[in-house]
Amino acid sequence: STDLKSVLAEKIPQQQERLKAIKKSYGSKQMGGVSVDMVIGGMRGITGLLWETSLLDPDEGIRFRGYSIPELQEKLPSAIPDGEPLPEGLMWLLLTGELPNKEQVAALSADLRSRAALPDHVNATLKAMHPNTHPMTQFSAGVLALQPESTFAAAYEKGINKMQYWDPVYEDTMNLIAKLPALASTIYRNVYKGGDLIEADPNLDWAANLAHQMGFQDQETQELMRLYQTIHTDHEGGNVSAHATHLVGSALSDPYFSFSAGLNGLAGPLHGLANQEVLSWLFRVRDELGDTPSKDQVKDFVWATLKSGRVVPGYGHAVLRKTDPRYACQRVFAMKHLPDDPMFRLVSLFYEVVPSILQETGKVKNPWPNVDAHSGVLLQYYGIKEQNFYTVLFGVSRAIGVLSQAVWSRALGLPIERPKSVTMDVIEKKFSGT
Ligand code: FCX
Repeated sequence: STDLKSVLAEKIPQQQERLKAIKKSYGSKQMGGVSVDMVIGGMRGITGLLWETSLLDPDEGIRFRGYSIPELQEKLPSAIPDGEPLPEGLMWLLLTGELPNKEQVAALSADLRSRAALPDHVNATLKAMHPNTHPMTQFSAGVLALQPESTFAAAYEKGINKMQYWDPVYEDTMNLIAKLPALASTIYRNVYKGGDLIEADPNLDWAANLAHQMGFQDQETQELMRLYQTIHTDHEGGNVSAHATHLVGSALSDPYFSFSAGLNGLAGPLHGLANQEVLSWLFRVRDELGDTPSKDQVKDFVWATLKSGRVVPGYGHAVLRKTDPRYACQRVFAMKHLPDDPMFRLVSLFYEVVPSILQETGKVKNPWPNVDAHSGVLLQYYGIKEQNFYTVLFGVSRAIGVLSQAVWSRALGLPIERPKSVTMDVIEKKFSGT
């Protein structure tokens, strides 16, 4: 079938049974211990969440429903021959666990297009905000402005049976994801292009329409957008944006509330805002040292950043211990399309210099680059120069991952989250023997 909802609906009963059996057979088994360091360290490394859509290996990086990024570049349908994957294809995979064919992706694209129009009051809400409001604040507020449309909230109020929760959550997920290109591009056009909005093109796919409505019509920018929107979708469940979405959703707050919460987390400089920070940082390098600094000059610059008590943006990761494959695939894209771009050369120079310096500090667990070290330079090259907007593009993509999981969280009946906290007093009493 080319109807995503019915393909998904067929899968749900068997996965419900599977989870029941897991609980019955293994419910009382232990999965790893918890140390005091883990308690203090932001629950670091504690296995404590069920997340079906993707899994992160520290060395290998992300796998979406078992597939690596290079595998998906090969196997997911593309808009042009040998082109980048269509994010709708990944969405199908995340929701159903199955690779879609071209017809299924085309049907999903069409479904999203039919739901894409933004109600007028949303732009009015955005325009009422202070003109200096950061695009991420506007994006999160824009998602909340759509919340009155929530099918789940309305169904809950009417007393829907909990076995059916996934259905209106699916509808909210589709409606919200469908509207994100219009919402994001409205913010972009309001903030940077005098509010001159561009209509969606009924012949374009979801990611290409995002580029188109922002004002970028050429095919290569649209290809970049398809790749960008595919690779930022999901990074298992414990990262701040995924976990925040999951946590808030576990209280049965609808997808608009929970995704807005996730965006507020993505807006932090240690998470999604790092891509904006990387660009500002590269510009400082260029302003101070010119387009072609020497290795030694770059080394000094990195050390100066560290000594001033700041982090090197775009490097390090809480889970990964190797170069992020999301970085690697953007590097491949750059080598193909913009090998001589001075900013790409600068990014490459940092790749040569930064890891050994971070290793020398002796404390950074992962000295390698993450996704955010590369994305901004690609966007710059195609004329998307406003780095304050970059995290919005990350957020648009993240919706696909975290909301696909939200559908499954409700289908599987996952309960409200409630980890236990303790005071310092409790730790001291437990281990000091007093
Ligand atoms: N530059 C300088 N110091 C760094 C560093 C970096 N890039 N990465 C880690 N460190 C430091 C930490 O600040 C910590 O210092 P402290 O002991 O003085 O507090 C120490 O090294 C150990 O941290 P570590 O366990 O390696 O890393 P964490 O899990 O605590 O933090 C992040 C992970 C990603 C937050 C961290 O590496 C960082 O701040 N990186 C820069 C910001 C960034 O690029 N964020 C984007 C990440 C990502 F891919 C995304 O979510 O989008």
